[in-house]
Amino acid sequence: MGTIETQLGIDLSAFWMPFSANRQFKQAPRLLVGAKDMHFTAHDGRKVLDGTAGLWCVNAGHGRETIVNAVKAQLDTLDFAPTFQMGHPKAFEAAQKIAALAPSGFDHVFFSNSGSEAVDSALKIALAYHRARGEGQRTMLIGRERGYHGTGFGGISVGGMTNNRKTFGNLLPRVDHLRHTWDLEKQAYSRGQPEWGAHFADELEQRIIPLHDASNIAAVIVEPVAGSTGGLIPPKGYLERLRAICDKHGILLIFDEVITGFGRLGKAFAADYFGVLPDLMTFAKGVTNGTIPMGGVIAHNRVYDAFMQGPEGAIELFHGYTYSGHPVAAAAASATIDLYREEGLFERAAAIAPYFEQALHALKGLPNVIDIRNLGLIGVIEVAPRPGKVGARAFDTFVDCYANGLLVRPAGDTLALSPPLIVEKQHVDQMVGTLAAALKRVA
Ligand code: PXG
Repeated sequence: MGTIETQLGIDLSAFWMPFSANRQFKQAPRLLVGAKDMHFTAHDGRKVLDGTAGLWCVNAGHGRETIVNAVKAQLDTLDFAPTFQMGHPKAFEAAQKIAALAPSGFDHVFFSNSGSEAVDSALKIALAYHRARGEGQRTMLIGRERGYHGTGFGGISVGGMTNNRKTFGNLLPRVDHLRHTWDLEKQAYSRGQPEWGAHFADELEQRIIPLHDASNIAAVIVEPVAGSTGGLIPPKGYLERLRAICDKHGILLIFDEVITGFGRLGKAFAADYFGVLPDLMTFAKGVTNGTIPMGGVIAHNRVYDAFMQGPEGAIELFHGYTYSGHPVAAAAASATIDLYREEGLFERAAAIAPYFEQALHALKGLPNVIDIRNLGLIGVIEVAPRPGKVGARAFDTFVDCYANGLLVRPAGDTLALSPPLIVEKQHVDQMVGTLAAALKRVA
């Protein structure tokens, strides 16, 4: 066993780590053993500033008492109850609070346990919706290049990240992809939404619909802001155009709000921020502040109502999970949403976003930096790849930042910042300062 293993009395070999270089990690592990508010504690006692809200989920900061207490109380009261033909109060309470937070007309919530399951659920709801309305031939799903919709077969099929798809066979049939919306030449160093690129939405009407025919297309799914692929901010007018084309052709529009939901852009959802309403929205992550796994789909009434036809004794949707609306997750969600409201965290995110933007863009001109993008409390620095070694420069920068007390998230040759919404100016200064020093050190 290595030094850390001896020190902590654990063996690292059994855990097959997700999306990780297992052998490299286990040679030089980065272990987190505690967290409070804006900071993690590393295994050696160092404080590490959480620049990423964990994995985009700890929006209210770590170890929040009201959430912790709600989880404890729920475990003492009702640890589990089924939600198939049965129910328990917390699932209904959490759904009601999520629906109340969602844009008007989105009054129904289906629960899953992760973003990936949320995406699968949304795609299945879209297919079943058309069938319920007598348009069962609408079976095609349209995603987008560089989209990330989790790791289920549904999500990787509509998703557009090469490494997440290339080793997994045939994927779902009847899927096509829009091109992604980023163009370095035309959009580099845009502050907020790029001015150029709304026309990328026209591909839906100019290429995809003529090729497949609208009558065969069930849904278009996009992240309002593409997160995992390196923070691609939608060009001004792009989402509006997608919405208009979907409306014109009877195609459902799904926003994958797993990252953008619960305040990341300074509003409850990206749909609110952009003023563009989809038909279905997925969520996960921030719904429980990352404490207990939970995800789900918020359905517009017109979608939900289409299912509520036929005999009352009939099950309307043959879909669900053992843990849909799990009592402990539901208690966490309910307390989390209360906390977001009580502390005005979405407004707080909106208030500090301009400072965050200013600070990030000050990194322009540092070695190898080729773009900086931001929206709300999402910030991304893109570095030029080392010849023949895509991702290595961003990874080394991430390791350097971690050694110097900051957690950033590398993805390809981008470094993403997505701090908890309780972030203060001093934290922003520390993030940008640490990143700047790392970028200078890492050749
Ligand atoms: N949709 C979107 C838009 C996501 O960002 C998922 C679905 C899947 O959620 P689950 O809960 O199944 O992981 C995600 C997840 C990163 C990173 O570094 C992003 C995610 C997960 C892990 C890392 O950007 N997003």
